[in-house]
Amino acid sequence: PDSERRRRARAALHDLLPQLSREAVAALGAVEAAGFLARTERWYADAHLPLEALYGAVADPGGLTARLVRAALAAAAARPQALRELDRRREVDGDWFQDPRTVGYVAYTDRFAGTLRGIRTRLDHLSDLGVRYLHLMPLLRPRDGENDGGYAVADYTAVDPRLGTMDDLESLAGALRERGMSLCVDLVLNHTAAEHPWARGWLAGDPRYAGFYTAYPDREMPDAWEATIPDVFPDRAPGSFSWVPGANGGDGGWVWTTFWDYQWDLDWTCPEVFAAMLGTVFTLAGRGVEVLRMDAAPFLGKRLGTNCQNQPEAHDVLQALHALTRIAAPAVVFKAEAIVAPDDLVGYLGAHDRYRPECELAYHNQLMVMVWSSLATRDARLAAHALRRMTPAPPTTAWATYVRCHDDIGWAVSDVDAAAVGWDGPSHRRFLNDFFAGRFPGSFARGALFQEDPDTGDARISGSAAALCGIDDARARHDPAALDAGVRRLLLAHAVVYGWGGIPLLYMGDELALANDTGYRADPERAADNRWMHRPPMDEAAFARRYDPDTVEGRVFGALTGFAAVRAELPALHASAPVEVPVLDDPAVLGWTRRHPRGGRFVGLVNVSDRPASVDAALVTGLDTVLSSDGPVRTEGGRAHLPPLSWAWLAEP
Ligand code: OTU
Repeated sequence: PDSERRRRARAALHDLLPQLSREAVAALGAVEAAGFLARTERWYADAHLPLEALYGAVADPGGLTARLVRAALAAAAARPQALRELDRRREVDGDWFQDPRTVGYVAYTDRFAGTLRGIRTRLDHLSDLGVRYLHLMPLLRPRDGENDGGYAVADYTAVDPRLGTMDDLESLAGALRERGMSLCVDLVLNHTAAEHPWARGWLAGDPRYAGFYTAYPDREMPDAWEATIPDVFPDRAPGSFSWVPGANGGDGGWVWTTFWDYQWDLDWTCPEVFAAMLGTVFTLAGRGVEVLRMDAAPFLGKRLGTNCQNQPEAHDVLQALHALTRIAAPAVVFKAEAIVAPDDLVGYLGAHDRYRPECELAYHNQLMVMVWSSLATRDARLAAHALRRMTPAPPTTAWATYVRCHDDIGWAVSDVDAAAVGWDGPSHRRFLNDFFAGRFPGSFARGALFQEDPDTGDARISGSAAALCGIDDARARHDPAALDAGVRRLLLAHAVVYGWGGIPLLYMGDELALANDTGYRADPERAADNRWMHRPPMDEAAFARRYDPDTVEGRVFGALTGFAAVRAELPALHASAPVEVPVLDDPAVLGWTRRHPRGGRFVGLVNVSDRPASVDAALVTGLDTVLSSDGPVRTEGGRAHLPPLSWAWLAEP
């Protein structure tokens, strides 16, 4: 039983502490050692228990945990003074990522500012937008040639030379810190590039890398696994294994490749993989990275006969990495990239195990999907139902909410939720693909299908937020009314995401309503991956128009700066306050409410349809409109009225 395991973990800690105390005092001095040892006592079991579950059969868990705690001590001792000060600060304001003042921004370094040094020239732009968290898309040295937008890492200790150096990264992190901005970087931990030294060493039979990857000599096991694993990239990378001629001591073998064939899945059943990746965490943390985005987190644990996502081992890996990172670098927080079904999502915030925390942040893909679904159907009932029944995020965590990101949109609509509002899940998902690909009659969207699977008929959607909202289409048709509706949809979507609670992530270009980009089609390394249509380079002409309220860019930019400023002053938007989704009688309206002990009540309302809508005025009695598309919310005849495609935030004065 768990209590027995916890008792053994405490005993192992008890045995370790006397010697570790001496080592900590020698490495850190008495004052810092006291902090380190307190953190070790707090987090030891949270590391030991998942490590035991993962590696108990192949390694002595006490010995392994002690070794990794010593690695944490070395990392703590190597931590520069400025980061130790940050650690102290975070012991005081450890809820910074839950604070409503925190707004996030996500950008490709090259597309946003050329290089890491170039980012310095954009800091005022970020300040205008209220940004306190900056996620720079993968920036470690990738393989040559195709690299999946940087998600095929060839060296975790070096920055992509086209963007700069590790020293540039470190000094950028420092410059951001001075502005109160935290740097987020990807940790691609499910796979490395085939060219990574670990992969080369493993292929060559170097004993240091034995067990780092998996290869099967024939199709027996790959076929058995693939019987239940869905394809991630069915059109260009079907299956989950790729034939590698030199594997298996030279005879060749089928290597696990969940994603592209040049991305080899690490074998997380090997404790040395854990130790090596923990080393990468410590390297990045030591350079000033404050948030690690745990890429493809659901895939870390593999179990035969399952879809090999969201398995207990994936959670064990994240929990153990998290606990050891708390010991070494307490300022660092984790963000799970788990774009999964709503029932699987909250587990990454530690909701499935009341003892062990996991990631502090996770992408709220359910909210993202539901916003788009509501805009397409002009009906918010499915969104309200699905969001109402989600397990709440634990009070010490926060959602990363977003309208668009660099990936395709996968329609995580559960069949049960669809049925609850009288819809059929598969047909609704098909409708969403048709609608956003612009194939559905009357659609305003100009997206494109991504990874259409001829066998299952499944597909996902690419396209910039502006294109999916109807802005591209309206511009092409020179239709001012349609353009206004498109801008309203874009801002309405952001009003949900900025008002939900958690860190709203603004995706570079969306503050200027940037259109789909077609430039990628001329680049052979990108042409086949249409996700590049929504990863545009910064459009400098559009950027220059951002302060002009008579332009689309100015309208969107101005509104988003306002959203950030207003939310900063609303304690009810602190992520620890639970969100509730009331049942409303007008299908066009999505409403959500929050209440914080320090900040009273908050109500958010959006009308996703092109007709006027209303809700029972009792919902907003006693509240003031603090932000809206169309002035103070008008109540009349017992109803609060919402114009077409409008949004409003109301709060207790
Ligand atoms: C992530 O996405 C990245 O965001 C992608 O840009 C990468 O291509 C990929 O990993 C490989 O590194 O399947 O369609 O549940 O949705 O990990 C994108 C998580 C993906 C997956 C996600 C993955």
